[in-house]
Amino acid sequence: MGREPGLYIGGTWRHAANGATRDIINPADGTILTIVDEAQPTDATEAVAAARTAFDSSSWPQTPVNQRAALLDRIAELLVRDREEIARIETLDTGKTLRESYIDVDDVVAVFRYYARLATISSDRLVDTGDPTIVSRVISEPIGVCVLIAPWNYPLLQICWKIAPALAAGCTMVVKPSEVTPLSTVALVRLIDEAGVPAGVLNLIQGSGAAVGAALTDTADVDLISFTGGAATGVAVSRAAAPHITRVALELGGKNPHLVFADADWNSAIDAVITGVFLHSGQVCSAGTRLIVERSIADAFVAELKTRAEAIRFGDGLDPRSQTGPLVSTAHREKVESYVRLAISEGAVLVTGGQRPTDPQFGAGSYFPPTIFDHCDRSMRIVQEETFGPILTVERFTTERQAIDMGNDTSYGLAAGVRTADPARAERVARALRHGTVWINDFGIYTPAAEWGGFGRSGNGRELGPAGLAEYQETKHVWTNTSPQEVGWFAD
Ligand code: TXE
Repeated sequence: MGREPGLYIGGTWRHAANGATRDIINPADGTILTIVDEAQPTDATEAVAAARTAFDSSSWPQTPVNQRAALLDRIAELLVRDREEIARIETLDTGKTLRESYIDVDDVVAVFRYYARLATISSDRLVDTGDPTIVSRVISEPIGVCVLIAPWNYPLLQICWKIAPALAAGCTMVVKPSEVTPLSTVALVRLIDEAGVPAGVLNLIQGSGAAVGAALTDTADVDLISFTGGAATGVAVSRAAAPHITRVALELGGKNPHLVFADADWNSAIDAVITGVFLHSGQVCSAGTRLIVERSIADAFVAELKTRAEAIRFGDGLDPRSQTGPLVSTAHREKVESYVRLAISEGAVLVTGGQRPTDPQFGAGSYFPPTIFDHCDRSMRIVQEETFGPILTVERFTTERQAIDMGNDTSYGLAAGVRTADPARAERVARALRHGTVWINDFGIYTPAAEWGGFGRSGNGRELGPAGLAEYQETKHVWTNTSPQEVGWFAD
């Protein structure tokens, strides 16, 4: 039997036009998991055209909201049905542990159900003009054709945070997963097809950004690009979209501070700092990579973090004993290693980790151990740049004001944490931090009904919550005169 086609355009599964393919690697052992289609610019252009036709010429944008909500609920049901299989695919493709993959599937089920409910709640509003003969309504309509581009760290989760509200709003779309980790998105699109989403509403392109990026972003046929990925790519996408005045929503990662005051509950603080930075080997846009700790407890705190970090069991994500998996690829591990060399050259003090494991059990997998650098300061690139690996930097503060200034001294602004037993201080600090999410005595949690997104260079849009739906909507003012009279301006 031949290889299954991996592009979905206008309701039909097919191969790349020129037959190009790509090997998909298992980061746990370096083996080839499968071979997928590698789309070319012509495929991407066709996918955009299919989405354009479905938006302009089909009844999809006007489908009654109850029908769209039922489709979203159906997708959620199918995800529940195939939970085991999709989680396994995500683990094989990304390296993350199976436990994390289950959490991701459960999260996206909740997101589809949330937007199914939200879709049925009208946000239209009546405006009081003071004139009883006028009915002034502000209504929401689907924005049109959307290009949804996702990265490799949370492939299923991040694409669903875009697809669910886009379908709820009545948009049509072209979905492009990362070429490094496309497999869960392919499985998802098969479920969306099975759920009965009409042909052309959702199209799937697999391929590298270099090959298909321009066809998806430098075009007047697209109304919105929603992008999650690296900051440099976000800039390139914005540039490509600018001549067409295409709306662009960006989620570009972060360098997230975790502020720990001396009065914080010790055990939960240690636990949260460790989990916040080392979960998924640090390949998390909201990872708490900057520990900013009160000077009076810093030495003891770092000593305990070292012990805890060294006890973390990393290994194959399918092995239930593994607490975290490999990095997504050997290329990414090299990038992380270059940051380790940089930190040392900048004068940061290596507390633990920093070298790839030599134990033969890790074979050709792209593993890297939890790594901590102490005595860092804000002038260092290791403190300012996103490494996207299991690297924690430690800075010390003396006063609350200093802690806030340090937490805000970043070009990013995605998420931050503050740990203290003093509720008034927690509130003051949370208000002062310029980040899109602030956790007080918690870290890394999100929920479908609350907005997610960044200040500063972390991005310019919001996902989840009502604002996550509004990204996919246009606002229209409809003014009705119920008693038309001559205006008479030019009458005399
Ligand atoms: O992501 P890219 P990369 C950060 C992290 C990482 C760095 C680079 O620091 O080390 O970004 O990662 C598509 N037009 N994050 O290079 O390239 C690409 O195919 C259109 C943070 O892997 O930004 C993929 O689908 N699309 C992040 C997506 O963009 C283009 C998560 C993201 O890839 C394109 C991942 C182009 N010109 C990495 N070029 C987060 N915010 O969570 C590439 N793409």
